[in-house]
Amino acid sequence: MGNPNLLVIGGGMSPPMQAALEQKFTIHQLAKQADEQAWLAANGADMTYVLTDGHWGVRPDVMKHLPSIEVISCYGVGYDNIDAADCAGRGIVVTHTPNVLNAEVANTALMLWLATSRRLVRDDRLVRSGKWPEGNAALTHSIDDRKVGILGLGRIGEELARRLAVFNADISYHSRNKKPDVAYRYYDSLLDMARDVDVFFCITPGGAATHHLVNRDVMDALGPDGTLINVGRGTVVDEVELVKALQDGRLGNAGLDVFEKEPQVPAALFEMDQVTLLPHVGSATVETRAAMGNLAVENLTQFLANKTVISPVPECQGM
Ligand code: NAP
Ligand code: 8YV
Repeated sequence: MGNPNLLVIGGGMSPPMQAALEQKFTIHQLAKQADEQAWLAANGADMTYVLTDGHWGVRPDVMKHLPSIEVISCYGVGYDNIDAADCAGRGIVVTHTPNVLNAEVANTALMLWLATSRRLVRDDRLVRSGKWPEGNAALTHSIDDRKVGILGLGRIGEELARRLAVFNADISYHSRNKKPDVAYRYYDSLLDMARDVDVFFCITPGGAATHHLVNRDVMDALGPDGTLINVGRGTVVDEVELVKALQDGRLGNAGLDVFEKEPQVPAALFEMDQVTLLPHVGSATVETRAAMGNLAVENLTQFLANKTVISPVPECQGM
């Protein structure tokens, strides 16, 4: 019997991952097929393993061609583009890469906040443009001693909160459940938290349950001096309302690593000095991506060896 067929979706397979995987699997890369749908119709039923990433997931038009799948390994912790509940119901194990990226994403969130509040991009542009001799940069606001609210005090959110202590931040959080083991102030109302803080970090998963949680009311509550930093998912923030709130000055500043329709970004944001934009690079360092790659590969190879995995998504725990 030959090696099992592994379908690779998206661009998450690095050369080291490929080298490890081709020892044990026959690899088929969907993006290399001239006609993906025709290829899936002809070959999808032979695929038993999937490697994908958080961006691509396994969308319904792909999933319908994969009746024999046993395990889906997601390179990334967010798996909002995989219907994990449906997979669990069909006996398909879905895995992801939690924890190994906590520090990196927390660092990115901090970087975005610092860059936004201290106008890093604006002032860098001033120097590069040669216009500094025409006048000094306008003053910015300190990042010390701020009231900070975290939407989603999970693995990454807690790592972020630990780092915020260095800036003497007064930390609050909102999530569906109060955490018994943390001393930070809990808000059961997202709106109340937004009213009370200066800086608002969003680090929840995407998907239907969090869609547009950060809406016009939340932005208005954060207010003209408030700062929104989003490193969770673009879908959590109502992007149309975000652009309007920034244009009207109803919301002060925004630092964004994620967007509703990546890689498309509203052009209205490009000219705004009060905004810092990143192309979804929260975990994108050599070190962290290698750790994510190892875990994504190990989930597949361990399943092949003994039908268990290291890091199943919550819906698939205990399968
Ligand atoms: P996690 O440990 O599962 O934490 C998620 C947090 O969000 C929990 O505190 C959870 O608390 C809260 N939450 C979930 N649904 C909610 C809802 N409907 N309303 C309010 N709070 C809700 O996840 P993580 O490992 O920290 O990762 C969080 C997310 O970050 C990922 O899912 C991914 O989307 C994103 N991410 C982005 C990047 C990037 O490159 N920008 C990198 C990694 C991760 P409750 O369950 O109590 O509500
Ligand atoms: C990855 C992420 O860039 O882990 C996540 O949820 O958003 C990022 O770490 C993404 O999964 C790769 O597409």
